[in-house]
Amino acid sequence: MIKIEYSPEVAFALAHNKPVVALESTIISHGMPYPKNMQTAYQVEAVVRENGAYPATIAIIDGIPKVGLTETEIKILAKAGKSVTKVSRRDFPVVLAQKSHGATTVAGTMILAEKAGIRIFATGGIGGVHRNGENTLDISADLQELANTSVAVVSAGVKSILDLGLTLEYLETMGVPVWGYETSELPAFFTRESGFRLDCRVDDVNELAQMLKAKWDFGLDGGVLIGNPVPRLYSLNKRDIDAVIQDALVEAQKQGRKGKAITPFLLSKINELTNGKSLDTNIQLVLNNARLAAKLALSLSR
Ligand code: PSU
Ligand code: MN
Repeated sequence: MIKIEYSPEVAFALAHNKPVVALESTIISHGMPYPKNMQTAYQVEAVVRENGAYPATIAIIDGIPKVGLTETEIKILAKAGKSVTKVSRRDFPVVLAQKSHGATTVAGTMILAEKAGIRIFATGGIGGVHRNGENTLDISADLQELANTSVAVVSAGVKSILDLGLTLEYLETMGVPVWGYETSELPAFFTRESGFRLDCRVDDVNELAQMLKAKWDFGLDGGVLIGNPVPRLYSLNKRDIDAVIQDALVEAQKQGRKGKAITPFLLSKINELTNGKSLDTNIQLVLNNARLAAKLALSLSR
């Protein structure tokens, strides 16, 4: 039997019905460079605590699924970077059987969060339908997981390395609610606006919690995507960032990047091309999502 191991903090929180926020680890290993990835991971946990909830960073360490990591475990993943296996749904069996380390994606983290009974998850951005996805069929397994796994994902929306329109269509087909927090548009990660309108805008955290409760109480299993726009102070100029993303996409194509390596490649390239400016924005939006997720978890636990 493969059992999940909980950190003492998370075990306590779950046993006493305290609010818990799940956090992913691919963002640490594959989403940001060392040492900012490590510092950010610690900071995100601190923000969750400051807002009244318990952080559960999720990963696989030596083949053991962990819900709640120690500082040392976070450091191991941060230092190892892209040499750690990026674990989405299909990657679990290999990492578990080979007893290796695995950094969980949004999909991978949702799977472990649900098994642990954690309903709220904060991240930066989710995977989606890639540009030209109608031809390549490159559609992130995150979307399939949102369709099936009952966890609410607080994100800054969808980065325009992806096709936002196709991503929304896919989510609609799969029955995944997409709610804007204090926005009527799907946020585009680096920018607050995308031009893609959402059916549902919510300005109150308690109302978000009520809507989640309504979905799950009624037996409508599956996830929810909550779009929380990047704080104004840190949002980037749309034209500038679109140009950078375009260059990154061209480079990925030139180098023939495929499969699970594409997204991490694009994230690193964008960071490199903006001399770290996009990284600062990335960090701030993750902290902002952790704040909202903690408040939401608190509201849901009442
Ligand atoms: N988008 C980001 N930052 C990230 C990721 C996506 O802006 O760190 C990571 C997340 O872990 C997400 C994964 O679940 O990439 C999606 O990868 P893929 O497109 O290969 O499914
Ligand atoms: Mn893909």
